[in-house]
Amino acid sequence: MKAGVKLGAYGLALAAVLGVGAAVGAAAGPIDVGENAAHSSDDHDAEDSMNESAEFPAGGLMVAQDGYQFVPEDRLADAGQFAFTIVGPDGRPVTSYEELHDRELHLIVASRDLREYAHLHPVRDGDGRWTAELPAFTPGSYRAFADFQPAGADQYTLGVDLVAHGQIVAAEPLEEQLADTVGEYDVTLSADGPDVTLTVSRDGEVVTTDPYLGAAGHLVALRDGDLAYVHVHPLDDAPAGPVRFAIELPSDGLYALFFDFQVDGAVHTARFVLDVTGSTAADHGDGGH
Ligand SMILES: [Cu+2]
Repeated sequence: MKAGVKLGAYGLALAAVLGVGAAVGAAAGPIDVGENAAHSSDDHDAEDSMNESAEFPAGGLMVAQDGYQFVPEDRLADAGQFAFTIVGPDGRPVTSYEELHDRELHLIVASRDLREYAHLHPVRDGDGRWTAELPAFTPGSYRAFADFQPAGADQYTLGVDLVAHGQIVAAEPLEEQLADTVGEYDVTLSADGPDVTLTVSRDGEVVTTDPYLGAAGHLVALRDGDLAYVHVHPLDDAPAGPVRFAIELPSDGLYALFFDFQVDGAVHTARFVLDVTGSTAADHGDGGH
């Protein structure tokens, strides 16, 4: 995908998004979206989950938490390279991390209109400075999410706003979208309350996705309006065929869902928009998982 090409039409922009997803796919992996951030997720049952949902509706809305701060060197989404540190409670860059799905840190960058998305794995130096190569984003406002777990600490998702300069074309309001096509794959999403099922097909035949760093696929859910980074839990370790997740929905509304999956050694990203009404945390507790 060529940088600098102005993509005004929605269809082209979406194609660009998918191109970005495919382009970064080879270097991207899954984040552990199932064990997100704002609270330690061990041993909570459905009742706790409800309470925690009320107390911590989502991650990614804060740039600092519990003494940890996401400190970018600039706020540019169009500079090619993005560099940052995670500063710890002692005021120094964190240099010791727990690995989450074989990675110390997962970087998600999404446009505020929820049409552009990249899932990246930055490289860290010994001083705790992280660098990532950003894809060529179209002009607009972006949010970068760092998902990480310092050694001996909780897992966090911290977020900071970025900008890609240029003429911004106002996006149409989001509408529900439950199917996407990525290359030769058709991907559909079906929702049953807070549980969603993703089905990947090729030529009309359901495809079983490859295991990818210990999971069958990875789903990131972002709320329209504030880009709240929503907790998502995989429901099966290695399913044959469709892949299921439970989403901890903090409210009704529209959510953009980005599904990373691997087939035949290549990682793809499918994008959906889910319109949720009446499936909030209040009835999440009886999801039976
Ligand atoms: Cu990742």
